[in-house]
Parts: sequence; structure tokens; C-alpha cells
Amino acid sequence: MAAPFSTEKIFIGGVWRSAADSATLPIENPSTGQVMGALAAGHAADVDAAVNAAREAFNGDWGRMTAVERGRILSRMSREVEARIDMLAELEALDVGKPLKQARNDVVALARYLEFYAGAADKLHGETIPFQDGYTVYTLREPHGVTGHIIPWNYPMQIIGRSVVAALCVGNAVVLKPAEQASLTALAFAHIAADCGLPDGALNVVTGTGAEAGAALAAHPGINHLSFTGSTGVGVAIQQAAAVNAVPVTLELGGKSPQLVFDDADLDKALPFLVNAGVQNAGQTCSAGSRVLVQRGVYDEVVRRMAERFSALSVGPAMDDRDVGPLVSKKQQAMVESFIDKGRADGLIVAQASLADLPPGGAYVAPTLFANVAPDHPLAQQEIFGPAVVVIPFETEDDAVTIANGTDYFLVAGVWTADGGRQMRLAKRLRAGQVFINNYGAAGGVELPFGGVGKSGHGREKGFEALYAFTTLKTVAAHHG
Ligand code: TXE
Repeated sequence: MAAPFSTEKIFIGGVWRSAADSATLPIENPSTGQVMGALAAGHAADVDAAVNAAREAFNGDWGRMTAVERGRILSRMSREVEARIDMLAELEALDVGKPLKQARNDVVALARYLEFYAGAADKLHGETIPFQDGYTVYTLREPHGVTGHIIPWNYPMQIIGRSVVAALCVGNAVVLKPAEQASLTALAFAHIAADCGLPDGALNVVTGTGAEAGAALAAHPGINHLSFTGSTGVGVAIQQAAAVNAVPVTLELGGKSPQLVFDDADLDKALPFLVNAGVQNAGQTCSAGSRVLVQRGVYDEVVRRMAERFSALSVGPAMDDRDVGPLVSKKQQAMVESFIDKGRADGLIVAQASLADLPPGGAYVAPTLFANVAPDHPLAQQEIFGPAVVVIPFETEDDAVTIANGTDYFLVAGVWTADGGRQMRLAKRLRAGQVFINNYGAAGGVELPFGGVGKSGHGREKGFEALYAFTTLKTVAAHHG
């Protein structure tokens, strides 16, 4: 494999070392099913050492560093990430199964997060508060201390950017637990941080399983804030584990995000988003636009044009850089196939891409379009997390809002309409953390606060808003007679 470092080491206090009991996990290539190497399987003892190293850094060099100095390190890291784009993109493509071009976009996004938070480091201010005579009152924004970050396998670099980098920006010391299915770019990121002068212990990376390393981090009493991105079930378990220590938690969970297409929409503009937002990263995206709601007047045309595009999607190994790669694992493949089987049994499939000539061991799933799906059908309610989109017809604006708001998830929503009044009404009426009007995703803009409502989670990352999540507010009231 192409990693220019040992994948079997974890990073604690600036030192690369084996897991305490030297245990390892296999690294599988989802494009071929072959084992590419081994990863350290960290356990509770490793997490404990990482939290202690982070605390030492927070109480030491890293904690004493000025905001300007922190920003300069992040700035250096941004340039270094850009310089190593080929290595990072290749690692991510091999590890996640993501087509190379999409992996390169993730590297660009990580560099951009580092650039954004480098600039933000010395711009987070407190405020002064007018109070009674004889007092001066002001607030200080302070880092939590040691922050824990448990991240998934679908966008490791982007999620490191929006959570780890934001936490470092304001002076927290970080313990990162990447997903066991895709840890390589987290390790590469730690190498880059060390090369760019991030003090020892400011960033610690412990690879390992969720049940061992993840659970130990979530329950660790030395953690002051936890950021989790992943499934709703594990998010709830993490919140419960953290509650024992009264630790605040940011949860970015799943989604079933709707795109609403009205009769007056610019379909030429909408069509690529209606398809790509569902199949990017093989649909393994929390904000995937996986429910397309279409008004009756354009319903047949939208289904026909989406079906043409779905049938033409090309599927292949990540390094072949086609439209869609494999899913991350056989487990995810089996889960997504069970949804497709259900849709087939209920007669809902209108288009599927071909899976001809693929490596036999890969976790490939045919991109699939379901149409005329009832809003309460399991395919329209549950997160499929594969390259599959459901299309649901609607009659009126009110119907569209009821259907759009009719799941347990509220992460993102898209609206396609030329009517300015409707755009503004829907921006208010749709329940979601982000609403996109005549676009979907705003090209991933790192400046845009992101997060969910309901079972999609709580708390916000990305943009300046993340800096509030990764700090705590102290009020100072000075009495001077
Ligand atoms: O996620 P998990 P999985 C959704 C998506 C997907 C499903 C299952 O629907 O099909 O979740 O994916 C760590 N204590 N999303 O099983 O298990 C784990 O090691 C502490 C949506 O892979 O939630 C990994 O680092 N940590 C999502 C991280 O949690 C634990 C992205 C996520 O894994 C743990 C991924 C435990 N008990 C999946 N168990 C999104 N919002 O983008 C696991 N982990």
C-alpha cells in the first residue's frame, strides 16, 4: 500500500507507538476486498494515555500558545496538506473506496478548513456587558480543555477539518478516534501536524474499534467535550456515556434529506444535483439529497431524466475514478442491498446502473432509482446510505412541506423553484440545519454552519459557529468601588 508511514502505530504525546497490547486490525480495500495492511487496535489503556498526553499539552506549551501562533501552525498545515494532495487522495481512495477525484476534493476541503480556521484563530472575541456603577463586566471565550473526536469512515478528512481543526483553532488539545474502516488519512494528518510544529500532545490519534477505543473515549472522565459523527444509535450511546461525566456533546448523525422540485424549477440546473447529491461517495453522505419530492406537473419528466442519468452511471474501483465506487465494507453493502431488494419486491425500481466487469471481492452496489414511493415507505423513511434515491410525487406546497418534514431526520433540505416568495416561505417552514435554494450543498462551503435537528443530532460545526461549540464562556465581573 502507498502509505509513507507505518499504519500500525498510534500517535500519543508526539510519539508513534504500538497499541498497548500490540493488537492490530486488518485494513481492507473495499474496491477489491483484499487486505492491504494492518492498523493498531487501541484499547482503553491507549485512550487513557492519549487523554493524559492531551491534558499535559493543554497545561503546557500548547495551552500557553497565543492565538496568532496557533493560527500560523494551522496555516502551515494547510499548505502542507495541499502539497501532499496526491498521497492523501490516494490513501483515502484506497481506504474508503471513494473515486480518486472525489478524494482529491476532500483534500482540498481539508486544506480550506485549515486556512479558514488559521484566519479565525485570533478573531474570536468576548464582549463587554453594561452593568451597575462600579463594575466592569466582560466575557472570555476559553477552550474546553481536552476534546474527544469520534469520526466515521465516509469523509474522514472533511470531518477532521470541521471538528478537529476547529477545536485546535481555539486551543483545545485533541484526542481523535477515526473509524476502523478508514483511519489512514487521520494518521497522515497527524504526521503533517507534527511536521508543521504542532506541539506534542496537542493532537493524539488512537485507532481501533468503536466498541473498544471509541467507547473508552466517550466514557473517559478526562474529556471536556465530545464531538461525534456517525449513526444515530451510537450517537445516543455516546451521549449517555458522556452524561456520566457531564460532558457536553456535539452529535452529527444521519439524514434523509429532501430536495423539493416545483413545476417552475429550472430542471436543467436541478437535474445534476438531484442525481449527484444522492450518489456522491456512493451515497454514503449524511447530507445526501436522497429523497426527491417532485410536483405533479414535472413529475414524469423528472423521473425520466433522472432514470436516464442513473442508468448511465459508471461504477468501478476507486483508482479507476468513475462516477461511483464501492461501498466502504461488505457489511454496508449487505445493508444497502437489503433496501434494494425491498424496493424490487414492491415494484419501485425505475432505473439501475450496470455492475459489469468489476473486481469480484469489491463491495459494489448498483446505483438505483426508486419512483412513486409512498412518503411512509421504509425506503422513504430510513437512511439507506448507498447510491439510491427515492422519488415521491406531491401536489401542493403544503403537501411538499408535510412530506419533507415527515421523517425523524432533519439535516439538510433543498428547494428548486423560481418563485421568490416560495423560496422564503420554505426556508422557514422546512425543518433542517441547512436549507439550499436552487442549489444543493453550496459546494461544501467550509464557512457554512452545519448540523442537524431531531435524530440528525445537535450542535453546529463548520464556519465561525464551530468556535462557539469548542469554547466555553467565562463571565468576569470586576468591582472597582
Ligand atoms: O457507524 P458507527 P457505522 C450511519 C449510516 C450507516 C450507519 C452505520 O446510516 O449505514 O450509520 O455505520 C465509532 N462507542 N452513518 O456502523 O458505528 C466507530 O468506531 C464509541 C452516518 O459504521 O456509528 C466510528 O469511529 N464509538 C454517518 C464511529 O463511531 C463507537 C457516518 C461511527 O461508526 C461505538 C457513518 C461505541 N459504542 C455512518 N460504536 C454520518 N452522519 O455521516 C462505534 N463507534
